[in-house]
Amino acid sequence: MRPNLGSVQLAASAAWTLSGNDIGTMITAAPRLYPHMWSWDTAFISIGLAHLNVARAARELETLLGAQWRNGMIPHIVFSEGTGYFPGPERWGAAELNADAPNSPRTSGICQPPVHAIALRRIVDIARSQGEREVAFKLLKSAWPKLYRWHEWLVRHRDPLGTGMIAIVHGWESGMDNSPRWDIPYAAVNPGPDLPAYVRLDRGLVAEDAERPSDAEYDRYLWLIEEMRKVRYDADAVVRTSSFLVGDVFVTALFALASEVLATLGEESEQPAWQIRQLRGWARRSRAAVAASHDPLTGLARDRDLRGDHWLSTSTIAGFAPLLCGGLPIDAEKAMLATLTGPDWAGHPELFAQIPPSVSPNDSGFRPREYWRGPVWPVIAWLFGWAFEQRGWLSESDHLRSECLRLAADGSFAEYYHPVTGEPLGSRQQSWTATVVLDWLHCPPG
Ligand code: 2M8
Repeated sequence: MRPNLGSVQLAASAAWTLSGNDIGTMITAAPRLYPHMWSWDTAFISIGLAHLNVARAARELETLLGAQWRNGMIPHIVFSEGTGYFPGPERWGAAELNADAPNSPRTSGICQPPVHAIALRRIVDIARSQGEREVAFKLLKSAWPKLYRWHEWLVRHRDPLGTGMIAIVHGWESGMDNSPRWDIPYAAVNPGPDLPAYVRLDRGLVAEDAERPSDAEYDRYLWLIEEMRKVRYDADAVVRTSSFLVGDVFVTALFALASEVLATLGEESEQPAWQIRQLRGWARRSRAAVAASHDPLTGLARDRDLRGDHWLSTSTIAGFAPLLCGGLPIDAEKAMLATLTGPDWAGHPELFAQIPPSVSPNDSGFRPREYWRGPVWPVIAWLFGWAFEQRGWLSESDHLRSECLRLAADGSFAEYYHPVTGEPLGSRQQSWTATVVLDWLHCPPG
């Protein structure tokens, strides 16, 4: 039978999971599958940590920001001394090839979704509510300029059309690695005969191979790294040459949301007025780009393949991006929210809990055990819940929170879950799952 922990036990178990993943220099994303620091995982990890120890949360975020490239990019992986993950620092060769990359710690050469300002907002609020104003203020002062530079890097190097639609050069940058969103753009990535041989280490660390991407997918992931190595990770050259270049609507919505959040945090900490104005302008433009991607036929937002120069209408959870950042006409927004909570998505009658999965159970491409092709991801639900709360949709946000807690009550803190059976999948004791659970447990319904 599925275990069903009470909230005190669940909170203790989440805290225990985090301390188990703490290797002294960082909290790793997961014990075996991911023995390093991942950019957006760490943002979520620091939120949960703040409930346990604000100073520790600040340190975690600062460790990530300490690995920021000199040009402003926050790398997607900050490597620990641990081994057991492929591709590791040698395969990336970032510091060897690009003078902007730090030598120590070693990092990968791409980025991940810009959710860090949201984490900073949460940590500052939690710190204030605990009377830790001093720690909050110090963190705000040190992190804000770094996050501003990160957002500026995205605008400068990742908005190739100048429309506010933020582009990614690798599916890993979306955080939704093998989502069907990327099937068409990846079909145009042709690994060359000079792709160096490699051995995957992720297989064997999950119950079934099908829970991870296929070998053909991995060839493409690795080939894109080769392409980037050839131009020494020069940001603009990568955008010019990568065979994968997609305007990512979900990343763009997160960027718009996080830019607004960062602007407000800037006002609270007396940052330069021109930078605050700039952030609001970037948010406006990216919000408009998200709204412009709205497909009247499906009612969802779309990614844009910038190599093939066409919209990508694959229906996935990312299509609900406008609900994160706003910007749609009110009727379209209402219809979108109704779709998200309705029978095609979170309200599907067969689901274990009413949480939107990564792909609709009614979609022909729905694969309930296959990574980003169907399972439920608690962090994604957290993002929607948090955004809904900001937007004043409290009953939707509360409902998502209680359904997620019901799913997570098994105490596995799985990386992702089977949407129909609630079975834990992928890694167990995944840090970001433990931390969003902690945040939900500490926040009584609005
Ligand atoms: C997954 O991605 C990594 C590559 O970055 C992998 O599969 O090896 C994704 O779910 C990503 O969003 C996440 O940040 C990372 C660590 O949890 O794992």
